Amino acid sequence: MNVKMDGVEMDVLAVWREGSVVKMVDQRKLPHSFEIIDLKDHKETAWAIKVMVTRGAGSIGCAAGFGMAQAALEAAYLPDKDFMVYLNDAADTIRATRPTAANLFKAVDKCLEAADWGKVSIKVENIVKAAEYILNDDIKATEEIAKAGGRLIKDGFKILTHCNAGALAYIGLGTALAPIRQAHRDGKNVFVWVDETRPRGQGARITAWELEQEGIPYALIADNAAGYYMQRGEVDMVIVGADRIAANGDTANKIGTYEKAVVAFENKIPFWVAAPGMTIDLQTKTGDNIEIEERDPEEVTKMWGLNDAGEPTTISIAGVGTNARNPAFDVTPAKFIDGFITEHGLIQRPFIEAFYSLFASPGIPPGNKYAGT
Ligand code: RUB
Repeated sequence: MNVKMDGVEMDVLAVWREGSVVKMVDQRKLPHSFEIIDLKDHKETAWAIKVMVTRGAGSIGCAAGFGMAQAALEAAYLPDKDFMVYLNDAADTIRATRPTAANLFKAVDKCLEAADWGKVSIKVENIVKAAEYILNDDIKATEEIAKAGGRLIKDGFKILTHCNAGALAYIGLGTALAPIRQAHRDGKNVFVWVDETRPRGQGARITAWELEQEGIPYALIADNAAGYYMQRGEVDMVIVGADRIAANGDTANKIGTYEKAVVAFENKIPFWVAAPGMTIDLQTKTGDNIEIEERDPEEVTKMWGLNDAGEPTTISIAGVGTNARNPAFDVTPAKFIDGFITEHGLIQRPFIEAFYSLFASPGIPPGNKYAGT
């Protein structure tokens, strides 16, 4: 993405690799400062995923792939058996960072598959290639999502989005923001309602910043305000990203997405999920089988930002010792979703049949009780 910060213009990705070093935009600091952080080995990369230096399903998938590439380079001098032990340990470390997004697990698996033949030097080469392939494939997927989803957006549309599913969350054009970018670039007059997205404020801190960078009109709203605008007829469609989509279409995304979907359904507002095949997990049959990450309650009781003097500050918004819970995601049942915007175009009901025909072979397993959902 093209970034203008403090008068300097640069073209950066959320995550990339330079030799054995993984580089990331430090999303914890946005929008107040734009910093790139260097991760020197796979353990540092795993740490960066866990503490959300980078975040968003696509970006953590790419970071996971690059972490595996780092592990392969670190162990390149070992005999095959020890190399594989090191690689599998690294895979476990990376898998243990964040449980919900399918992309992370698929990226680790793709890198392990790349190591299933050849001598160590070949394995290292293939793992590095696999990690780069994931990134390039993701970028292409977002371009297709932009084209397919852009056609859904009519001139004058007001679109609600939740969390950040932009270029920082999914490398390239993003997922939910890709069709919006396309419509804007096509000269359509679009406007975006940006949910603040408590507790970490990905909407306020990152989506608003991305839209500002691109000159797309938007307004930041408190999470609680989305229903108000939907009820007043000021939302034409909702587009969100996804962290994991089950085979029946149930979709895990940032906490609060479910509520928006129910209110959109009640108000007959189209609710679309933009996500590529990397986020669709056919091994997970329904949303009940998706593991939901629960994060530190301090993310709920405290907030971070700049004080009036412009200094980064953390403040407590709840009393000392307040009991809090912090689920990071929720699951929107497929019945509230009008369709999916994917790299293969728009998918409407029955979701499972389209998912199996586009994202798996040879098709729906015989007797699958979820067929037709
Ligand atoms: C990110 C989040 C995003 C999805 C979709 O959560 O829920 O909406 O990842 O984004 P977190 P994308 O900030 O906790 O990682 O599909 O574009 O990656």
